Amino acid sequence: MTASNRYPTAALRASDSRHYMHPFTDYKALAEEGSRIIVKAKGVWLEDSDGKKYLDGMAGLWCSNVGHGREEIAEAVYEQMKELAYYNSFFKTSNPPAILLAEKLAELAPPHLNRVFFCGSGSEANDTVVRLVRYYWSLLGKPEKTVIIARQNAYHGSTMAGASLGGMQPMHAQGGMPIPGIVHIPQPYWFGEGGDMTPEVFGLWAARQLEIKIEEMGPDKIAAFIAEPIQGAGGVIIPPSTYWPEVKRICAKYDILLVADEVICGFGRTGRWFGSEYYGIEPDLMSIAKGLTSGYLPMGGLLVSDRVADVIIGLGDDFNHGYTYSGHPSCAAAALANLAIIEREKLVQRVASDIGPYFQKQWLALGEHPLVGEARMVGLIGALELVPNKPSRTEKFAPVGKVGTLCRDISFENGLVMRATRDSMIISPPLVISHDEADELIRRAKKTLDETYVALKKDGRVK
Ligand code: PXG
Repeated sequence: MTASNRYPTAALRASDSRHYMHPFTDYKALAEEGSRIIVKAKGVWLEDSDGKKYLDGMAGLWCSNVGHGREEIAEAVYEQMKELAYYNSFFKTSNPPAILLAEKLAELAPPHLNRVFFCGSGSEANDTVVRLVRYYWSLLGKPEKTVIIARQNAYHGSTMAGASLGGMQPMHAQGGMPIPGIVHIPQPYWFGEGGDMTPEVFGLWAARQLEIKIEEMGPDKIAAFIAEPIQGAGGVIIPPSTYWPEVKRICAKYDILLVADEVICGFGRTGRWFGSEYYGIEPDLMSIAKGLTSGYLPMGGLLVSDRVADVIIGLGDDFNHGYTYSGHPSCAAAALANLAIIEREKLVQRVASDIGPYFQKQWLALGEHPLVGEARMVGLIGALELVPNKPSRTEKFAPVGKVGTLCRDISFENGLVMRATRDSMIISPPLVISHDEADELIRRAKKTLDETYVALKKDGRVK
């Protein structure tokens, strides 16, 4: 069998369930229901092996920022592969696309971040965080500063360190995680956990959990705090405005490195190049992946501030860490072509002042729907919280997650990819989405909410 849609869907599905172990998948359910086989994509549109078209409301998996099927990226990679498909960056060797990409990233990132450590994914970027911050403090004569504070319900990847930094209980339960030296504090999730507090008061409360944890363990033990500017996979948790300034203050007060995981927020998603700029975070390190190449080839990286680099380079010798594919020339060529599109088409500005506000207005209006307890959105990343008894925030569907899955399935039927997290619906469309396509997405989302509501009314799950 070749990877082509010339083969019947049933045969592909049968082979898929016999041989292919998918990520984050219940294999029995997949075997029973069969996978949806995507065969091509252009712009914001996907097509499956039966010819059905879907509006890609998730930009692949939060990554296709420039949209699908951009031939100039394919051509850049083709040209690079003909010249030098692969060479390593170990042993004092380098290659032009990786060098040019490092320079470009230093130009695009906030001014104090001028170096990048390349890797293959967001998970590897966050593994690099763990290695680098511990090395940093040991070079400064503080080898006991090893603990990294992260947040409950965060997502930082699926490797042992990535999943340990993440705060996903079901992941921890399956593999003896978190690994030692990683602890978690509450997330700034006002809708779900804010109780009677206003969002602003709750934002301060959530930030101060960091201070409490630092005091509890002792600042001399804490190496870093890591967080996504907006939590993505956790359900598009947009922090209250009071949260990040307070976190920044606390990290500075106790001399704790601040790490922003920009894997989702980076490369225009919030209407700034990086979510850190949107919130004024000024991190010491920034993990990047996804939008770096818009998913055309796998690549990640860790942007390193002058403060950290000066110590690593000034005081260190060998940093004993690296990947075969660090600085992969073909991936770097894809990234350069992708960044050139983002710049040329002014996609970041477009999210800030054109499609972002245009889309947000309609998305936030979905908050009026009887099933939606809250609609929220920054740039082009948003969520709808589905609730059984509006306006109550505290009453949830039981068991949690079933309604989200139902709504997601109805959305697929309606030709729209939305992702469900618990019982909230998530979107993060390509940054190139047109006004007409945005209208169409909203129309399909509204239809999906209506149909979900009718189904829930029928079986008494909404009042
Ligand atoms: N950090 C963040 C913030 C992410 O969202 C990673 C790190 C890990 O990146 P890699 O490239 O190793 O996957 C991610 C990835 C979901 C989902 O269901 C989200 C991600 C990955 C898989 C599923 O929303 N984000």
